Amino acid sequence: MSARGADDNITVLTAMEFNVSQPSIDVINALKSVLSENQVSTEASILESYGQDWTRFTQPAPLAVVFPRTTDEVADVVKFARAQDVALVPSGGRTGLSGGAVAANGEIVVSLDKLNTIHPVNNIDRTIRVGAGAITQTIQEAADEAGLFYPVDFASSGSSQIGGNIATNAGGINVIRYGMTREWVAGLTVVTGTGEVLELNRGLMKNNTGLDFRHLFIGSEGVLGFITEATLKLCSPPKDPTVLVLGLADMDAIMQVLQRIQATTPLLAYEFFSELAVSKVVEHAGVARPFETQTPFYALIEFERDGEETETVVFEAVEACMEEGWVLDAVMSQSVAQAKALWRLREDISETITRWTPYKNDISSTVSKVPQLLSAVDEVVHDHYPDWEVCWYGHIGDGNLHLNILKPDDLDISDFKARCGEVSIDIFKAIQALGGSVSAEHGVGTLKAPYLEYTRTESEIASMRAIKAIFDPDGIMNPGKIFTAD
Ligand code: 2HG
Ligand code: ZN
Repeated sequence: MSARGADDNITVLTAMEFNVSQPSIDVINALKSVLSENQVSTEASILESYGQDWTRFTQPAPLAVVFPRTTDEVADVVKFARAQDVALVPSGGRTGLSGGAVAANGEIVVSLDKLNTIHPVNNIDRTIRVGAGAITQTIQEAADEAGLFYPVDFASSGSSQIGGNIATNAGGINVIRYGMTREWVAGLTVVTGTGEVLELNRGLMKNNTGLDFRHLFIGSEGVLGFITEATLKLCSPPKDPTVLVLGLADMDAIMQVLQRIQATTPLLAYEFFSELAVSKVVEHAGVARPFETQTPFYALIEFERDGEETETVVFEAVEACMEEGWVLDAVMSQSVAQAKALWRLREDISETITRWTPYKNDISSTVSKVPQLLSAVDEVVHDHYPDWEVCWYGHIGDGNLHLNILKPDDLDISDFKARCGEVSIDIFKAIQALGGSVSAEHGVGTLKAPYLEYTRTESEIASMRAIKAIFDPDGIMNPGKIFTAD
């Protein structure tokens, strides 16, 4: 199919013409009558960027990308997709790392970009009502202007959207104090797979009226329906957050230090990273080393400096840890700028190592079992690939480790992927043996779907599928995510 330009001698090729059939073109044209013409895109560059998230292992191939402006328009798109039997993929900031927002099979991508209204903060309820497409950082700033705080935070908060955060129950760097996104959702508007609009919990603090579907949709990765708006809880901001970076002797020291410091000081964050991670951000992101001493692991601790007394208590704890030989060197921020600079050591890791197309795993156990988890998994990886670089970091105070195996420069990406796949099963068996999780905070998406059984039982998975069938009877909502195809 070639479209002809005004001058009949010039053939204008559009992106669709290479691989889109006539029935698909009919679907696209019909879609343009459901929304307006400029809310439907088939431009190659839009298909490419909206058809994938930060997971770079899949070739995007959506049919079209649509940009609804209201919940009702999302509902119209869902009803249309049902009638046409076309699958839908929700799209937020596309910062996901599990392939949860990947459209590789002719789906219609539903971008929530235009549903980005941020309503004024309600200071009495201490809530804020936002569209699913609102950027996390913009919400944090709106809360800040009203003297309040939205505490769920991570490196991608400048581009991630709240709808995606809720759909994946995002965690991040302050979970040890504030919990995951789930804790901060007071109400949700969702469009189910039948095109029905549900108002869940309506911002109520107390509402004991049976099953709370809000919690079913949080973390459901778009397989039941799409979140279009949310009411978020806010809290008072922490006082003078202060950062401490410690150089640690070994893995065991990380847990000993956590226990010692937490015994006297409530923490806002307890993160860890390896020397390899530090060397990468120092070399490639221009981040300064915290101190001269190089140690196998580092801990980044954040706490509220509530007067001199807290500082003295923390100093005493660090000194005690040094005497034990757990801590080899330490530095503490004296200003907001210094705290931010130290955070870069941790927050810049993920983006810095993308150049090695890492094979990612986001795993967890109970906090006390973390050293066992790390050594069991590290052993599996090193047994198979003694020469490969393995970059460890994560939210260790939450029992959450990020394992990134870096691709050697001379290895082709598909060979690398295949070889990493070979060790996956052994890694997941080790996690299962410790009662841990194959996805702590990034979600299941497409990447972890084949391994769900290592964390959830057969009967749990069957129940999840049955619940999906209630809200999405035609199986059009984000297929292939969480569950593998039947
Ligand atoms: C982080 O904690 C993110 O930095 C990304 O969850 C983790 O890149 C990763 O593996
Ligand atoms: Zn993380």
